[in-house]
Amino acid sequence: VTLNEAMKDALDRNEFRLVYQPIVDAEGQVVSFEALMRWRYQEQEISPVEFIPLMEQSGRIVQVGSWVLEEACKTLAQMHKHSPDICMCVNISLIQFYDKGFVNNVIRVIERYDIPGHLLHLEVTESIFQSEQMMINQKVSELQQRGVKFSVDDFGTGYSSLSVIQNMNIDYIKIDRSFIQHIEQKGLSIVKAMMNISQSLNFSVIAEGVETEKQRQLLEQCGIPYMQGYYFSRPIEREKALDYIDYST
Ligand code: G
Ligand code: G
Ligand code: MN
Ligand code: NA
Repeated sequence: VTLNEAMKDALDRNEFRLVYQPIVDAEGQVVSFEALMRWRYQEQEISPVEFIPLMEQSGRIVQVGSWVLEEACKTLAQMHKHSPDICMCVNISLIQFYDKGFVNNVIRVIERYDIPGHLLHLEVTESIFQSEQMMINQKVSELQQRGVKFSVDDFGTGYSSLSVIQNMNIDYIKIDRSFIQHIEQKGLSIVKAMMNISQSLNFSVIAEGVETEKQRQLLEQCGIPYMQGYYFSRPIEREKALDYIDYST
């Protein structure tokens, strides 16, 4: 069986689950979690790096992405009871935006779980702003009117010109971990430049892939308000993420 075939019933067989990676503020407090998909197939964990592109090619990402959103919002609703300001970040593929039902689906889910829109952050990549700008901007702004926030994931690795970046109507950029990895060398000036751009364009900033205390310190010196990475925590199972909230409040 190919992965593509195995994927067909994976949802029905409950082989997918979400894990959650904390995002912390400057004081080290958890302010948010990023939901990340995992697939356990025949006793093996298959990486999203492998299966997400296949799902995008087959269009299956629309149905599976909708499951991801529902599952992440279910967890968020539970966290919200103990910790009313905690946010949930969900990765969204460009293909999901092409689906006619996307905006209504998101709105229905936040209404069903009674979640204030601003607690849901949708992560998209720069590439979504490169074609069909009218359609994308329309959908982004419809959701923003409901309070939903948008983050640009892997920022700096795409091909966006500064003019595209200037026209992106988004709330956060997530500086790609490749820049954080090199922050003790050339990365530092790039991170500072991204911080300057985001201040003038009114985005907030999350640094991804923080692995060491030294990196954390340098990012703090740059004034980066939010950080995520193995230094703080790896992605953790749902139950652990819920415990985290219980203990910290
Ligand atoms: O957590 P991990 O390193 O395994 O994630 C690998 C990649 O898969 C990341 O780029 C991440 O954004 C992507 N990914 C993980 N979960 C989802 C998901 O639910 N939807 C989409 N579109 N991408 C995801
Ligand atoms: O593209 P996206 O940012 O969604 O990818 C998130 C991926 O990065 C997840 O698979 C997650 O497991 C991984 N990740 C998170 N923190 C770190 C880190 O500190 N170092 C490395 N190498 N990967 C990380
Ligand atoms: Mn992400
Ligand atoms: Na990223």
